[in-house]
Formats: sequence, structure tokens, C-alpha cells
Amino acid sequence: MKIEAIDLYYISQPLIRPFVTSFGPQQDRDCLLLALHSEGLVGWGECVATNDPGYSYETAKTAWHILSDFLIPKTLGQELQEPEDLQSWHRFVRGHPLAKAAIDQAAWDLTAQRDGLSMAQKLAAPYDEGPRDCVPVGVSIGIQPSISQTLVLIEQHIEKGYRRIKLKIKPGYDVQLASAVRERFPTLSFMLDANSAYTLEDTPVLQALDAFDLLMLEQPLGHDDIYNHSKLRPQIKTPLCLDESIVSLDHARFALEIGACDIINIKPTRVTGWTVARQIHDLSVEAGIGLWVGGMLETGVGRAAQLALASLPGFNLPGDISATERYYVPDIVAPFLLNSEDGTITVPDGPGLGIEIDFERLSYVTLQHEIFK
Ligand code: OSB
Ligand code: MG
Repeated sequence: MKIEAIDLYYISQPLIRPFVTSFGPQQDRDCLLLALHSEGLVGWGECVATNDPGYSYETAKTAWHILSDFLIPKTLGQELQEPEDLQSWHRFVRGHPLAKAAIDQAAWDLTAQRDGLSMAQKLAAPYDEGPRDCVPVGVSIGIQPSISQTLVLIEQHIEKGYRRIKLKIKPGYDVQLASAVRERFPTLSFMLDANSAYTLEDTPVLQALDAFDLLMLEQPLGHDDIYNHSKLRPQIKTPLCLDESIVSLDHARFALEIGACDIINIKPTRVTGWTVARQIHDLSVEAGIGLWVGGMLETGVGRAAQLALASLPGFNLPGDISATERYYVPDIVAPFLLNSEDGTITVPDGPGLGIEIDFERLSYVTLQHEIFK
């Protein structure tokens, strides 16, 4: 499929409520959308880099630069057979996984449409089992002004049908929070995400969390660390999950070889896209570890592709793929809703991502649009 044209959109949408992590609050969420055009088909991708370099060094503006000046010129006019082709085309750009992932997602959408498959079916092609129809999902709740407000929010999400709750923590807002949650909800499946806010010196605090029967503790130490996590792991009882540290297939292998984690949160966008995400999935299945799909406050465009990934057989824990109405109303595609009876979301089964873009809404939230031909 010759890549005939590429659209790039810079969009900004208000979040329904600010999302606060250990690196600060977020109210308006910027991101990029990208469309690959070939043979009358259009494949869509989302670049989740955002306003600030908090979670990642990439921002929506650096991603615009890397995409428009390097990745898009390299991609335009090429013959795309399979999404894997992008690996060699884009290797000349070091880093910038979130920018690369926008094209990767769009290539999976485009080629799945060409093959007459949903993206879930295309991703699941190498496995005996087909993709799951529905995937269990949890919610990620940001840092609230008070513990009592957090308890109210948890209650509301349990009532909606969510079966797994993730709470953000930071030093000074951790043990008390976990203790209050466990006291109020004795059987709740809940976990904590520190987004790299601790060091090995905080080991006693992290050990104190052992008392609350957490599902897991996500990324307590450095965003670029693997080694110190392997030091921490035998000192705590809570299963340790890595997010930020796993930036490639090699890093996943390093983490497993030195015993740095029990669980991996695969964010396809953090590892350049769905091709590498599936390789990490396969490695994790071989290692027999816990595995789930992480999120980055995606619009429905990105959520559709996360759901496709989460439908693969090796994902054995609920992902951060909560309903899009938690963040954006309206969204630029029809909302993905929670099946409240079992805490799942239905995986789209239409061609490719199985979404339909609302172009009126898209143009309303677009700050910049460029067409590359
Ligand atoms: O660390 O998992 C994270 C959102 C933005 C950046 C980092 C993270 C998150 C989330 C939200 O936890 C997950 C989601 O609901 O999309
Ligand atoms: Mg995380």
C-alpha cells in the first residue's frame, strides 16, 4: 500500500476533571492525531505525548517536530506491506517512541482494514486463540485534594462496575491513603502507582504498604531505572510492576533477567507501538509474569487500539482502559462504555480500529492541521 498522504492534527481537549499525578496536575490535554491515506482507506493513530514532559520527555510539540520533519517525510510515498516495515524505516530516529507510535497505530489500522480484519484479529493472528470479545478494565484515579474525596470517587467507580482501582501516590500521600482505602473497602482489588516518585531510601515506606494487600505497586523508583527495582523487589511483599522503565523489548528482557518486576504494564505508545508491544507480550507470556495494558488518557482513537491489544491471550490483569467518558465528553469518536455487569469493555470488531471519526468535533478541538503529500 503506497502511503499517498498523511494528515497531522494538534488537538486540545479539556479533561472532565484535572488528572493529578506525582509530577503535577493536568487540565487540558493536548495530543496529536495522524491519518495515513492509501488506496481509498484511512488508518488513524494517536500520539499521546502531551502538554508537558512529565511522564515522558516527549511533548505534543516535540512529537509534531519529530513527526513532521523526520518520521512523516520518511514514511510518505513508501510501499507499506505490514506494520512491521516501520521498524526499519524509523530506526534512524533515536528515541521518541510516542511520535513513532502514532504512525505505528495508523499502520495497524490501515493494514487491518486492507486485510478485512479488526485490529484485534490482526494482532491475534499468530496465536491459536482468537482475540477476546471483551476485556476487563480498571480505572486510574489521580491524586485528590483529600483522602475522603478519594474514597468518594472510589465508591462511585465501584458503583459504575469497575472491578479494579488504581490510585496515584506520592511521598507523604501513600500509607495513610492505602490504609484508609483498605479500611473502607476490605475486599477491593486496588493498586498504587508512584510514577517514579520514590528512591531506595524510601524502602521503609514502601514496606509499610505490604500491610494493605495491594494488587501491585507500579513504578516506585526512577523512570529510567531497572537495577534499583531489582534491589527493592525482594524487600517488599507487594508485587512490583514496571511502567516507565520498560521502553523497549530489550528493557523488558533486562528487567525479567535480573528479576526487577513481577508484572509489566505495557503501554504500546511507550515502546514505539503495537509491533513491539506484541513482542513484549510474547516475552512476558514465556516468563509467566503478570501483564496488562496501560493508558495515557487516550481519546477513543487510542483507546480502540489499546482494547485491541488487551484482547490478546497473554494479558492476565485488568488494564487502564477505562471508559472514555471519564475524560472527554464529547469525544471525537463514539464513547467506549463500561459493561457494568462484569467490569469489561467490548473490543471493537469493525474493520481496523472499528471507529468512525466525528470530523465536526475533530475540527472544533484542532489547533493545527497539516497535510503532507
Ligand atoms: O503512569 O499509568 C500512568 C496517565 C498519564 C500518564 C501516565 C499514567 C497515566 C494513568 C492513566 O495512570 C491511565 C488512563 O486511564 O489512561
Ligand atoms: Mg504508571
